[in-house]
Amino acid sequence: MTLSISQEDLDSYKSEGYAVLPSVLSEDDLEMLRLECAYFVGFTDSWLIEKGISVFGITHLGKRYFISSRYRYSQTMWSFLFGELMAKVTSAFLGSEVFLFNEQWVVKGANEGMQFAWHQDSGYVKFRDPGTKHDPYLTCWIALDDMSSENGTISVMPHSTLSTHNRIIDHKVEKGTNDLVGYDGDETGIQIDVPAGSIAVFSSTSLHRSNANHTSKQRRAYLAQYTAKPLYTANGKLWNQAVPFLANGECIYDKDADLKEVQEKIRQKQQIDWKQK
Ligand SMILES: O=C(O)CCC(=O)C(=O)O
Repeated sequence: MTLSISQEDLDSYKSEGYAVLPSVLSEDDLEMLRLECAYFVGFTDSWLIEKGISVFGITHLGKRYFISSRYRYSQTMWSFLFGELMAKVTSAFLGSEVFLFNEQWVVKGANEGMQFAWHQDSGYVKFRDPGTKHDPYLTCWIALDDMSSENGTISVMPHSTLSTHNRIIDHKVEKGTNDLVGYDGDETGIQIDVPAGSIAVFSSTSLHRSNANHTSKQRRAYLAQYTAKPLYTANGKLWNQAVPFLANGECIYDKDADLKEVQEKIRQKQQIDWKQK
């Protein structure tokens, strides 16, 4: 699998807010992400069951999972998030300064995988921080399965359809699902039917949605979001995170410093478990 980003892709991202990069992941990365995905979905299932709940935010047990900020608990995910492929993708669309802002699994359960309403990722930021002023950031939506309307692929609305270029819409909460909804009209957008290992990149002001999964298999995606500079709330606090990735186009990711705190927590927990045996 080779990455080639054309001028057309760059123009499409700039003017319409999205571009599709078909089949760009290596088999090894795809396999690694699928393995990690299985682990984190299993972990989330156990956590929900232990707590006696079936809904947590926009996660619905067995139906739809949003599992974010877990990469530091994995031995391998850092190598993808801060690796060569993502360096090339993010620098092409964001420029030579890049930070990791967020990452999450989005998995739809077999047979009953729920749809996800039209929204802008920046709409989720604005909902919690109405005074937010931020440059649109980059979402890399990574298909871990072949994607189609049957298994719940995404659709993206080009900016020109609803004037979403640099415009954040006010979103409303949908009862029952807890989705934030930024649009509920008749426009259908562009459906992203791609093979596993493809990446759809879109801007955080691009409206997007996804269908329900009617197939007998899970539908798995991994979403990595990057900014060109740290994103701050209206009153100056860092929003989520800004892990340095590229500076002047060079990788400056410091794995040991980044993973140290979590690894230490895991080490201490293992010692406690060991003493309790
Ligand atoms: O993969 C999906 O179903 C959509 C995920 C999504 O839109 C998001 O996390 O913002």
